[in-house]
Amino acid sequence: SGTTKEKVLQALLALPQEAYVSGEQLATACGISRTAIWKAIQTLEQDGYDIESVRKKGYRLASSKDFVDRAHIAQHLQTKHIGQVIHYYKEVTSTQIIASDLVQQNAPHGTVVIAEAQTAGRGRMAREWDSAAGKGIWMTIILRPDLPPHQAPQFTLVAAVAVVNAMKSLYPTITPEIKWPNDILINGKKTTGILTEMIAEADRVQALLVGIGINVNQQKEHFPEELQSIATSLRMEAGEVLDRAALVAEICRYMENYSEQYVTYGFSRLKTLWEEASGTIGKNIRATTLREVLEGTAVGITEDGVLQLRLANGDVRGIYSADIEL
Ligand code: BT5
Repeated sequence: SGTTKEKVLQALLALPQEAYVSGEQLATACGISRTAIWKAIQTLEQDGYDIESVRKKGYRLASSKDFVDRAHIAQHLQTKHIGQVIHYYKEVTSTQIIASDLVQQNAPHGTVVIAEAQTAGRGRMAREWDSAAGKGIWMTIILRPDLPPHQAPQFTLVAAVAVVNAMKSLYPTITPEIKWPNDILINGKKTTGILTEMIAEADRVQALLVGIGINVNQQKEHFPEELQSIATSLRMEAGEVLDRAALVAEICRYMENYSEQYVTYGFSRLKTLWEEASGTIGKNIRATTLREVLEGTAVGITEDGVLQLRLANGDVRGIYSADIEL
């Protein structure tokens, strides 16, 4: 059962480096049979935990440097809610799909779904999201804010500021910038995409699925050819391999802070932070909406998160949803 699995995992996480725990010790500690322990170990392996089992010694979590599983993230985590529950997988279709199932099973506020690889990672409007195995952060944060549905889309902006500032705090040499509404670019190339989806009741948000995809440790050849000229990774920009688990924890920390501010005070508090993190404001852009193509200067963002575009004739238009080119 879930609780046996949790107990076994806790016991494995609590082990000192290089130490093993035997099946018998686990059985005694958890108050269950050896068979139940063995089954729990198998379930954990299916969940993506890398468990070493050595004859006569017992079990331990394999100590690999580069996984984004709970054990690695927990080492860095400083939050109350976001990331306190983590569902980790080696491979999923899309963390958005897993997260939406977990919402139906009452997953608590702050639950993180994260995978080493996605076979059907998605962007907006059913576009594909390339999710190379073991190279990026492919995660969905489940939030349950008490808000009306119309305030949900702004979480994309909240998440974008959180990701930019988490990146800057850990890696001061890189220069990530938000491209409205949901991209983060470094030197003009896309390193991150954000997809916020909502599960709503009549007039309240039931849950938000904030999907965050970050290229971390890819090199150019890890991207499919059509992305090589438009995508980049933090490693390509920073010149070194980075610790994905540490970045996940830092994003959780910023996300917890900013989403609480947003729920309590609205977007006005975060507007300045957003504008500071943005590479869009002040630029000439072309915005392609579902209805038309507009060109002008991005002059700011409203309290509701609507991009303000000044056209050649001086009119200022609010852009609610569009793809933009700088
Ligand atoms: C996005 O869509 O940028 C949102 C991407 C969200 C991905 C996360 S990963 C965790 C969670 N689970 C999911 O299944 N999704 C979320 P959009 O603005 O529509 O941009 C999609 C476009 O970005 C594609 O059409 C490509 O041109 C480009 N693209 C695809 N994969 C990329 C990558 N790894 N890096 C940079 N650009 C990429």
